[in-house]
Amino acid sequence: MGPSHQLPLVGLLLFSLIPGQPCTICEVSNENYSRLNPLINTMINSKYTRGIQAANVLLSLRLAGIQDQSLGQLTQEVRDDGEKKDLTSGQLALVILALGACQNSVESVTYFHLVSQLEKKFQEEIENMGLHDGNPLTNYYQLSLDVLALCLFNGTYSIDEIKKYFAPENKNFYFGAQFSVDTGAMAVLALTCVKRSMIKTQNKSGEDLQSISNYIESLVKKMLAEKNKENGLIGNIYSTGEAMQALFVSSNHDNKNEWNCQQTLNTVLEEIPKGAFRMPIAAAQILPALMGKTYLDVNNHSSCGSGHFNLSIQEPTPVEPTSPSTWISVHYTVKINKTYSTEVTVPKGSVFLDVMKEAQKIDKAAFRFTYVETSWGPYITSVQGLKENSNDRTYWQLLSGGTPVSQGVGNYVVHNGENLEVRWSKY
Ligand code: B12
Ligand SMILES: *[C@@H]1O[C@H](CO)[C@@H](O)[C@H](O)[C@H]1NC(C)=O
Ligand SMILES: *[C@@H]1O[C@H](CO)[C@@H](O)[C@H](O)[C@H]1NC(C)=O
Ligand SMILES: *[C@@H]1O[C@H](CO)[C@@H](O)[C@H](O)[C@H]1NC(C)=O
Ligand SMILES: *[C@@H]1O[C@H](CO)[C@@H](O)[C@H](O)[C@H]1NC(C)=O
Ligand SMILES: *[C@@H]1O[C@H](CO)[C@@H](O)[C@H](O)[C@H]1NC(C)=O
Ligand SMILES: *[C@@H]1O[C@H](CO)[C@@H](O)[C@H](O)[C@H]1NC(C)=O
Repeated sequence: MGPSHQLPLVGLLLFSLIPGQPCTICEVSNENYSRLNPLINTMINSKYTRGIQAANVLLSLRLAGIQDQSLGQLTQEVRDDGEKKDLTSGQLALVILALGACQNSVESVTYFHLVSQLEKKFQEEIENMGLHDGNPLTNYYQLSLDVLALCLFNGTYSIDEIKKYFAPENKNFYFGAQFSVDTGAMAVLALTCVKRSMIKTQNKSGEDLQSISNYIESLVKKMLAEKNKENGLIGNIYSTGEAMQALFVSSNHDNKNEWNCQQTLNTVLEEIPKGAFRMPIAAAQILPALMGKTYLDVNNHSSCGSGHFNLSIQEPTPVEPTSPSTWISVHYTVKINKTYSTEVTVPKGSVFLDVMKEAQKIDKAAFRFTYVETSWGPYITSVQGLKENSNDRTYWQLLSGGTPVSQGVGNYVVHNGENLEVRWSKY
């Protein structure tokens, strides 16, 4: 593109970015805030075994403007974990976002050393891509979190690297053939932050700005292609909150006619009483969007919520060990190159993990497995000693009746006669 074409183009871009322009933000009104109480109570009343599991929750509560004493303890837990060396890049990014969220800039400076550690961890992700066929240590959801935290908290990153690695055609935006809405949404938030800061510092050429804008636009298109026409969900119920945030900040890209925000919001609100967000992490990822907030608001004290909630602090009601009245039987298969199958009998109401444990008792050689606790619950890392590996993009996929399930082994409730499968897969 010749320089003569650049000027009007930049002008146009700047014009389309004037702050205060109406956005397609729909949110729950103050009078209806009580509908959000279950989400907040879930987050506040849960126990977190590691501070890192509370980072997303703290970020979300602060964005919502909740100033409760119990946040003090959460903050301490997150702060302690933030100093640990074994965090992945995205975990550290979340810690920075959570600790810095809605604080004045003096307090944010306290976390300066974490930002420089994140710069290192981000470079390690990029090095790993060079060594292993373009595969990062973690994934692009986390690389996006990294860029977002670096961008919001004054870290350094290179525009050339962003341009190179965040091209929308990059395979890391996909799991198998499926575009990952969660990943795309986080990337749109990160790239929008980068774009805004380029405009503010007027540091880079119009061509760079144009590339980043094109990436954002293309990722938004891919996200909207995953929208369900009937209910307005984008991807599934668990990706919709972050997708909404991405659409809020990119509303200048002509998506106003392609997205009915109110329809999406209504579907999500209907899912709250049905228990879809019973996990604190699920509640944390949906709440900001419902209040019209995005992760780009974290370093802007005045745009954090005012949070008029009636909080009911309560101990989680202990689950009574009821003697099972009914038993169900399910078919369980481990598939690598060969398949290994068995029938398993478990009490009604059991989850996928219970089935795997029973099968392991029946035949340890075929069904032994390992898992780690994560913010989404237990995550299967190996079966028969065969371990998942992000350098090879291998993992253990969970299926029911041949279709991937949308919850983990700790939450997916199994049904009588169901065909459950754990399959060695590539993403
Ligand atoms: C990347 C990713 C994956 C990668 C993880 C490996 C890698 N290379 O990083 C792959 C593709 C392998 C994967 C697999 C699965 N995933 Co996944 N995944 C994600 C994603 C996009 C980002 C996770 C992340 O890095 N978070 C940020 C870091 C800082 O947090 P973290 O806790 O340290 O992250 C780790 C865990 O989240 C874990 N993880 C990833 N997915 C899942 C799913 C479950 C159920 C658990 C317990 C843990 C887990 O891997 C992360 C990296 O180590 C999230 C989206 C989201 N909104 O969170 C979905 C998400 C967490 N995954 C989901 C699901 C359903 C699965 C599967 C169960 C799908 C299936 N049918 O097989 C499997 C897990 C099976 C198993 N082995 O236990 C759902 C969980 C919903 C729920 N209510 O439980 C999410 C929210 C996507 C969605 N919108 O549906 N996933
Ligand atoms: C509050 O929720 C009710 C029920 O969904 C809805 O009819 C009403 O319009 C909402 N109020 C506002 C101000 O949005
Ligand atoms: C909080 O409680 C007060 C008094 O019980 C009530 O008037 C108000 O509507 C409640 N607000 C919310 C958001 O639930
Ligand atoms: C941001 O970083 C630069 C150096 O990279 C520094 O000069 C500046 O003071 C920092 N600003 C804030 C608000 O921390
Ligand atoms: C401007 O860009 C140059 C390189 O292109 C970079 O070294 C410098 O840090 C940038 N300055 C700001 C304020 O972003
Ligand atoms: C901070 O938030 C306020 C209120 O939402 C907004 O008016 C202002 O433009 C934001 N400032 C920045 C720098 O984004
Ligand atoms: C599955 O079979 C293929 C082809 O025979 C072989 O290359 C591969 O290593 C096998 N995978 C495992 C996990 O055994």
